[in-house]
Amino acid sequence: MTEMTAKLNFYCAWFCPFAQRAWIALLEKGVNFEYIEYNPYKEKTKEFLQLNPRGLVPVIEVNGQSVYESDVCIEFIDEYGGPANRLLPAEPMTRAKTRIICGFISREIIPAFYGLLLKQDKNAQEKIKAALLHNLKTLLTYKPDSTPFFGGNKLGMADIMLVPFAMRFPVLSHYRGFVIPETRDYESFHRWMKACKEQTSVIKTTCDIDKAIMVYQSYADGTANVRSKI
Ligand SMILES: N[C@@H](CCC(=O)N[C@@H](CS)C(=O)NCC(=O)O)C(=O)O
Repeated sequence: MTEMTAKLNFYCAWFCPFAQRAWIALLEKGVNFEYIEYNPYKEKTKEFLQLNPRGLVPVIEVNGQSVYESDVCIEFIDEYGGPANRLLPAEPMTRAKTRIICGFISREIIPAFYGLLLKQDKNAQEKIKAALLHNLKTLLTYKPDSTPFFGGNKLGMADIMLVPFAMRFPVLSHYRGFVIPETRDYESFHRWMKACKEQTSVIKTTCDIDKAIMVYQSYADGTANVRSKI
């Protein structure tokens, strides 16, 4: 059996932005998969820990082997799904540049997202809000003005890395009053967000924002026992 004809199991939790990355990638590539809803906060079975020793979603399982870590899952899905509809460009230089953007998102945006939710001290929250806005502005300098997405006219890996978190910014607004200004500096972010929200893969994987807000309640009130998201 070749890889592409093997059954692909996708372990996902509906609320998880990391899992949403892999889910969008699967839909973008048109890969056949079975969606398995799995909440690792409720239980971590022996079988699940064999698939991912870290006990986190997302997990992709093919032929009894598994990959995890959302960025690795996106790249795996891109290669597994064949050359059509690439999520990472084929050309080495643009491919490397896409990875630079993805690295920036992982290092400068995601930790700020969780930091803002988890920090209880008001001054610390204000500092993170400012840093998040600053980092978003920097991130936008990587995006061409002439195209809707980071890599051109189609949703690609950099967009997929960011969009599940950007869609959850209303969680930050709800708990921390974080707002992305409607100013010239962030015009490009708002246009990008609108373009992403029109993508079928994004629409199909988007969870109800009110439910997402509830999920993050314990993060925001300081009662969650959260491990590092970095
Ligand atoms: N670095 C991981 C993070 C994944 C992650 O934190 N997933 C959360 C759900 S949103 C999880 O499985 N948490 C279970 C736990 O911490 O026990 C990735 O990129 O896939």
